[in-house]
Amino acid sequence: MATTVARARPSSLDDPFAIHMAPPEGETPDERVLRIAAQQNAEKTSRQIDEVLQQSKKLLEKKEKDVKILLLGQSESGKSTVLKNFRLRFTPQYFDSERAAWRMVVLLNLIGSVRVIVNAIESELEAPEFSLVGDTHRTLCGELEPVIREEGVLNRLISPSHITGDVYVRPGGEWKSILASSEVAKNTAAVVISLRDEIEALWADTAVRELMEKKGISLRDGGGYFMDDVARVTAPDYLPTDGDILRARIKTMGIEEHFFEKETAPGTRGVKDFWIYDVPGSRGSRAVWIPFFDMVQAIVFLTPLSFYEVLEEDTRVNRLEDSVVLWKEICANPLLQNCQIILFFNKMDILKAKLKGGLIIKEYVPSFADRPNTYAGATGYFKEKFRAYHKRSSPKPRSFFYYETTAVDTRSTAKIIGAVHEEIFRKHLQESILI
Ligand SMILES: Nc1nc2c(ncn2[C@@H]2O[C@H](COP(=O)(O)OP(=O)(O)OP(=O)(O)O)[C@@H](O)[C@H]2O)c(=O)[nH]1
Ligand SMILES: [Mg+2]
Repeated sequence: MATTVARARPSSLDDPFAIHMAPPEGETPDERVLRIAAQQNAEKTSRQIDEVLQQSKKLLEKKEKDVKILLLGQSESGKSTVLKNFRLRFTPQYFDSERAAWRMVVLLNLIGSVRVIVNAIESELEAPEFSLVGDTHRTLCGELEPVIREEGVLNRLISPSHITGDVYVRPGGEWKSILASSEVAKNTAAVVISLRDEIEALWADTAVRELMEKKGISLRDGGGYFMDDVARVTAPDYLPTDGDILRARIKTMGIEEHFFEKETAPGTRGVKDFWIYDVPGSRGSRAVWIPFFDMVQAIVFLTPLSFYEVLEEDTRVNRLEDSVVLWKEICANPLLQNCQIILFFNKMDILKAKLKGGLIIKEYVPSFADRPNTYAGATGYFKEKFRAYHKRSSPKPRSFFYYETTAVDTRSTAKIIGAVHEEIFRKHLQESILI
């Protein structure tokens, strides 16, 4: 006992810690036990703090070394849908934990479709000439007002200003936890469920269908189409399937950062840690892409071949033209000269369906001329265009990677995601060896 006390005595009075740790004069054995226990506790806490600091330092260093992938493309090109495919492939357990939030997105999409139909009916009712719709529709629209009001309520709840103030980068997007658990969201679900018969009646009405056709409104063409699934998605215990989550549409409002840990999913041995950044794609928000340019190793650039559509945010601009301009800018950017750029022609299911429905390419793209008006004809032609711009614009030579994708089809996309992941890491490894 005495020796322990002696060892705890300051060996030198110049040592401030030794002075601090010295037992007080006339300490009793009980006091000593208490003092040593308190000291050990303090040391343990201090060790824990050190460990946490070390861990976060390591994490930051690690992020420096990790591969970072940026998803780019105009709004609605499918960036967030591709991200969902990566998550489904590499971190399925996290994807699974978010079904409650996606249920609310599905309901929000349903409300959006109801709003489009109700607006179309109301404008038809105001038209002075013969109308396809009448008083029963007016009543139905009135009954559905509470559902439409919920769209604004929910959008305000998850808008970036409401969630984050000035904080812009959010891991995974905080909106998901808000949608999954807030009382406001629960109330929205209750309102939609209580009016489910009215929503079904609206969609089953032949006059309404005729009106939509007359006005050229096709809900099926857009994202987040659930009008054929009203009974299923408004069941009180409904949880979305993977397919529902892939089809659910929510515009990305801030930058979302997603971390992919190695070997977290079965069949993903050999996967290294990586990060994916999902960004908003509309014209007004593209400035937020730039700070990422000198930190990412790979870009997945998405473009649907929607030469027959205009941008939602600027209806004077053709969608494909916008994508081509963006593509050239990204390829030419000197900050990205060492970055791997992988091109996805996305929404290929829609292109196939449009061509089957009689879409004539040269009516929109005169330079397409008399090439075969087929899927292979279209993809071949545009692939060569994008390849040529890539070659001409890149500051120094680099490989051209290209895939045709249907991001809402998890099976075909999983294979592509696997190949893209492998390609990105092969290049990363080569460069690490060269360095
Ligand atoms: N039919 C079809 N729909 C798709 C495909 N890829 C994405 N979508 C749908 O298109 C909608 C828009 O996709 P998002 O992934 O949200 O688009 P985004 O590029 O992230 O858009 P922003 O966040 O506004 O920049 C969603 O409802 C998707 O389900 C596809 O290959 N085929
Ligand atoms: Mg998005």
